[in-house]
Amino acid sequence: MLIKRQDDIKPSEITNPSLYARRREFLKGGAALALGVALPVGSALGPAYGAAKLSPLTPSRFNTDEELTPYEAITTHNNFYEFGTDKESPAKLADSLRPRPWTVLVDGEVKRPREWDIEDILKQFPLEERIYRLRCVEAWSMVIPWVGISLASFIKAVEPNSNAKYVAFETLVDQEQMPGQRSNLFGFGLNWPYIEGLRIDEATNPLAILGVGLYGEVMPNQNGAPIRLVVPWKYGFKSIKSIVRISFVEQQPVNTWQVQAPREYGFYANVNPQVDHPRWSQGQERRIGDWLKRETLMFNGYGDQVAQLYSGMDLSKNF
Ligand SMILES: Nc1nc2c(c(=O)[nH]1)N[C@H]1C(S)=C(S)[C@@H](COP(=O)(O)O)O[C@H]1N2
Ligand SMILES: [Mo]
Repeated sequence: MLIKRQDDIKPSEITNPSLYARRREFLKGGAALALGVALPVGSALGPAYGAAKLSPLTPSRFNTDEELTPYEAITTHNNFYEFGTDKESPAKLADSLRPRPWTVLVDGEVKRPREWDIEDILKQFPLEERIYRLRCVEAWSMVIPWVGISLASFIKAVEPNSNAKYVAFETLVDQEQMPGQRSNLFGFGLNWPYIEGLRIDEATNPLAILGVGLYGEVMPNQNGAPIRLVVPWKYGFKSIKSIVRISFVEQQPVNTWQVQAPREYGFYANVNPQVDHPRWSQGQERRIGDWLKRETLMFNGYGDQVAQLYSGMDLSKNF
């Protein structure tokens, strides 16, 4: 995300008929949900990966009714440095990621440390549909119909103790599955594992989810299979993919982009049109698929839900 200029992003205009049909089917499903009718879907969780349907999905009161970004754009325009630094590589290379079997280690300041099997997470927590805006720090945005579980309910189940002030998340490290981690391959490497963190009150805000799918289907590898964070009021880089560890800690974690470029990327990473990136404006954004730019909204439009988390903080210092 340090390398590409925002001007050379173009929407995916390839019309793949089967994907298009899938999107239409999804939209019909969404209409059924609004009427409280069950979705016509297959077996509960289906096979481990592929285009398996996730169900049943509970609709969320936080869903935006803006036009959805097409499935093909969401799955071919990705930032996932473990698979290369450009937007196209993750879709081409992420086949080598094996999202099953998969475990997520929960440790640190919790009463119930545990290595969770992904299947147990999917069984224990209700799947919700969360249609959220995603705003990348590179000044493009999308609207994504995620499937996820409430991060607050997950945190409640593991019972953090009173020392737990922050939650740290880590992505898988495996050079065999993730070619971008063989750092000299692309001539660019982050410090692996990719790490992100939230303050505990941010993590338990009802908007934050652990995403396990999109468009009603199991998460595509390039979008962070099998489980990734989605924090819609923050720049996309906070929403760490392919999580293997969630640690409850006392000290503020140092996240990957802070290490990489501390002047450009802070811990908070709230979408904030008033605080420009040192090299470009954050006042506007291009919605993938649109010609014209639009104004970027404070907290990506989620201020009613999250502004109180930052009252009294100087957001130009805590960027
Ligand atoms: N592990 C990992 N997580 C990551 C990234 C990454 O490079 N590695 N990129 C981030 C960035 S910059 C963005 S904008 C979002 C993109 O998510 P998407 O590809 O599903 O749209 O993922 C975030 N999560
Ligand atoms: Mo991003």
